[in-house]
Amino acid sequence: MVGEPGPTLRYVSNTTGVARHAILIDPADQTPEMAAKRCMAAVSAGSSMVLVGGSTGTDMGNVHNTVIAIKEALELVTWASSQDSDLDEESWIVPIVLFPAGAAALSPSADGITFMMLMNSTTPKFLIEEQLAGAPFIRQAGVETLPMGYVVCAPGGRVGEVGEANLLESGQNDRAAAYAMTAQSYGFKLLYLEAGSGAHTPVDPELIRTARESCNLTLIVGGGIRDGATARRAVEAGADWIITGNLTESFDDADELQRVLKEFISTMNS
Ligand code: 1GP
Repeated sequence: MVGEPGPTLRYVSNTTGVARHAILIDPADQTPEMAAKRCMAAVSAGSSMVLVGGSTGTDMGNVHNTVIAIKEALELVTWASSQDSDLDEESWIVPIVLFPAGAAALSPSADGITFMMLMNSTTPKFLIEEQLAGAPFIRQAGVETLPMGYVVCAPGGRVGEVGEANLLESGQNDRAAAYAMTAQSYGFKLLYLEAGSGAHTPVDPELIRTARESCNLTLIVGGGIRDGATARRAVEAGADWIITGNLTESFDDADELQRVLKEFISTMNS
């Protein structure tokens, strides 16, 4: 509980100089079976984490069912690869982390939860109230918390609206620096710069660069990233993790998704 960081936070914070990719699964957009299929394709392509969450339409039921389906699928293939010396068992062991809209969309079976403050929200609901509502459940379930500052950047999309965010605009580098410093001063371990799911433009690389130079937190960037070259620009600016949601959801065929993500991750780190 208090003291040493848990295994999921150690894994997420272990930035080795090579940026990693995480797939975001929105339980409101797909069945648990489809989510599991997409996660298997993503992990086999080299994705290193599964985030589960969405701004609207998630609840305890669909979040938990989705987490369970993904977990079972990954455990099965981990077991299968432990029986086959040609397959790498370790590469299938990736954490399933909740990325919740609020306290009403959690699962006790996740490996961790981004326990976040939407730092540029203008409502106490996302600054502290949802956290207060969710903390007892999270403690009771024993889900590991990953303390995270979450900053919604322009254009912001649905999460910017729902979160009533005072968007961080391109060019507001001093403000980006102040959020990064504040996140570190609060003791958060992760900082997520979010452009909003489906954003027409991703987070401005200058904002990423400024945040990178202003804190030593693990830097996560997502929203509107649809190709490896865009991801590479975010990585060159300092991102440790790149998150994609929509890109993944645009493929129903597992083989095609695997191929696209493999190419994406390779370009991202080229
Ligand atoms: C949203 O940053 C994530 O929270 C992912 O965004 O769906 O645009 O990839 P996309």
